[in-house]
Amino acid sequence: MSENEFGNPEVVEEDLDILIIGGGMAACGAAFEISRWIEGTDLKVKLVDKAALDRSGAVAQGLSAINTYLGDNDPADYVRYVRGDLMGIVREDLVYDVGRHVDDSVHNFEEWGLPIWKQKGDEGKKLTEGGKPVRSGRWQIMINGESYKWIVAEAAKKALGIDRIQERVFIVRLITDKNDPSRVAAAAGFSVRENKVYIYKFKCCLLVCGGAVNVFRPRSVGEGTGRAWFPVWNAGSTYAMAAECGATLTLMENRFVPARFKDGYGPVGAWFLLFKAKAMNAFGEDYQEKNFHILKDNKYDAYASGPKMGTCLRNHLMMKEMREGRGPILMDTPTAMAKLAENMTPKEVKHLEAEAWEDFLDMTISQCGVWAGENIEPDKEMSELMPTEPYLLGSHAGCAGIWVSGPDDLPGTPDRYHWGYNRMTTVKGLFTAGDGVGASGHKFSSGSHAEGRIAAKAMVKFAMDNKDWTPEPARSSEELVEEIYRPVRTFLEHKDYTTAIDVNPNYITPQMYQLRLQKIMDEYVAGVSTQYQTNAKMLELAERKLKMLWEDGPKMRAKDLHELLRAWENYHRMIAATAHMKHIQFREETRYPGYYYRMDYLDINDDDWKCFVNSKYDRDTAEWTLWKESYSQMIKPADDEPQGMHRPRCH
Ligand code: SFD
Ligand code: AMP
Repeated sequence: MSENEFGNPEVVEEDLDILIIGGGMAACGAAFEISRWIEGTDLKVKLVDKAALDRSGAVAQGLSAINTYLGDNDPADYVRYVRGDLMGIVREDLVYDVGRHVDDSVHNFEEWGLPIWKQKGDEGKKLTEGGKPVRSGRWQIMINGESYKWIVAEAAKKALGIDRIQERVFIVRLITDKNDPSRVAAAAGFSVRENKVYIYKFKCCLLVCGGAVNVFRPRSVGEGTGRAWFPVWNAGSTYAMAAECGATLTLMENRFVPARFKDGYGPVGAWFLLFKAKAMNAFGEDYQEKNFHILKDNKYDAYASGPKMGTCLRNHLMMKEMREGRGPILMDTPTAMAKLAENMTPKEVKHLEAEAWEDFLDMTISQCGVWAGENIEPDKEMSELMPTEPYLLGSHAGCAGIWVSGPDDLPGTPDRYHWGYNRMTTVKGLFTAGDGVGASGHKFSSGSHAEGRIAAKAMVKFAMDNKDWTPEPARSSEELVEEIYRPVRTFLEHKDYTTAIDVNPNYITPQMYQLRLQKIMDEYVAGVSTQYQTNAKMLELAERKLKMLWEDGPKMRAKDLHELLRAWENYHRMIAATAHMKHIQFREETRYPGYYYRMDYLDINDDDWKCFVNSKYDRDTAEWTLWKESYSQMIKPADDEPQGMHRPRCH
């Protein structure tokens, strides 16, 4: 391609009714569901993914468990569990809605060929035929899930039709309507393989690009760079594009810091819940038991009762050991396996060993690499656990995201939880699901799929109700091309100024930009290097440095399409990171100990902060406005729920 061609991409414009942005669990759910509701209409639908549907998003490598399957459980208890894990503040209407619909997605997965483990005697019996799943925990069921994403993507493709799916298109931004700035009218992006800019006009869209990874400096640096727990595709696009379009965000101060097998990032759930393994400090002590009393110190005990304790509090108890020099933290895999093997035949023991490996081969192959590379046999040697760098997400054990309208059929729903179509944001026509929906975590893969379906149905209704409306984007195609291809043009204009391509006073490489962002976030916004601690002064410095980094954004260069992708990913990361920092600054308490600590406000302060923190971004001024949004308890606390759930809300 000549320089002139590279700098002047072909522009492809499409008129649609509905656009699905992303190709992960929520998008696949939406694609599957929408096909049945558009039947008999002339609605034009399209799905675009920056990667390839078969292996994109968080489920790319596969998974070993479906973490949300209700079965005989009551959705109200599911709400209690999610509320407990997320320290008392969730949108109970949204959580309940996922709870009552999620099983249908799981039944479909099985129908499409996903092997779900069954209890002895029920092998071969489907869930819908009364087959009892092997549960690792109250909410989780075990699967042979290496091909989980393939299976779900295949069903989505089949339902929607391959001609309605476009892969390898990265969406950069949403465009509001010329006549109504509170309404979305279009999306623009570019092909990561061809020299093309795409502009889609529509009545509504589903923004489901997952959460955000690599916002913080990762633990894996140098030879390990690129390894993370969260998938590389998800660069905060959901939060950034929604914020730029004017949507209200919620609980962006929340994050997920998973405790994981060190260096390989292998998940712990199956080991804790299925294999019943215990984690201990370097001296063999059960730190969870030993440290339980410290929860009292900062009123954290209000959100824990006995073994009932959320993910961040489990982290908190572990971090104390590490801070005070009693690390490393070890997962006692040999004792767990020996205990399980006590009543097993040698053949069954071999099978157990295979399962221990398969748990990782199915979803985090790098962990097997670490075991093999370090000669670790899990039945003979313990493995180190480590809290990872923080990720922003809304569907795992975290709840950052966008403020959306909930279902309209739940009694007691306050008006501020419901203003229109289900899962629509505060921007007309802009919907989200999965990691995009804030204040409603613990949906996991199945719940995200179900939520995509919920949103899809609502979008069809929206599109039908707005049949006569024609979108008129507030930006012209020329302006959009100019904006999206700026990193390419910056490169072409200045590349000959120096002899070393990466050293140039006129531009910054996307990689350097990312490293700067990660350093700021890590050192000032409670990353790994400060043991997840920050305070108002550190945040003030972070804000100053982020502002300066923001000024350099327009100077990012792209020497090829791959760098163009990296440049825009970092642009999205930068906005998501700023939202995270702003929210942490605003919430003057430590609501999520074990995820991050405001050292100047270490307590949980229900009197002032048992509420959501919401925010809105102004794209023209780059200013954020934050406010408290009150929380409503819709599901009564159970007697055995931690006392925090019974406490009054803040005013
Ligand atoms: O082991 C753009 N999750 C687990 N869920 C389970 O049910 N069981 C498990 O076993 C799980 N585990 C797990 C999980 C996640 C991760 C990262 C690991 C392990 C390592 C959680 C689920 O996977 C998660 O809840 C859902 O996948 C969330 O769904 P969704 O749709 O919100 O996000 P996605 O699937 O990651 O998809 C995002 C898509 O967006 C695309 N994309 N497309 C166009 N333009 C842009 N700008 C884009 N930016 C991103 C991506 O390509 C992708 O298609 S365990 O830990 O417990
Ligand atoms: P993980 O593998 O850590 O992503 O966890 C998978 C599932 O198991 C999630 O639903 C977690 O909340 C749950 N889980 C993980 N560890 C524990 C634990 N020690 N106690 C209770 N639940 C857990």
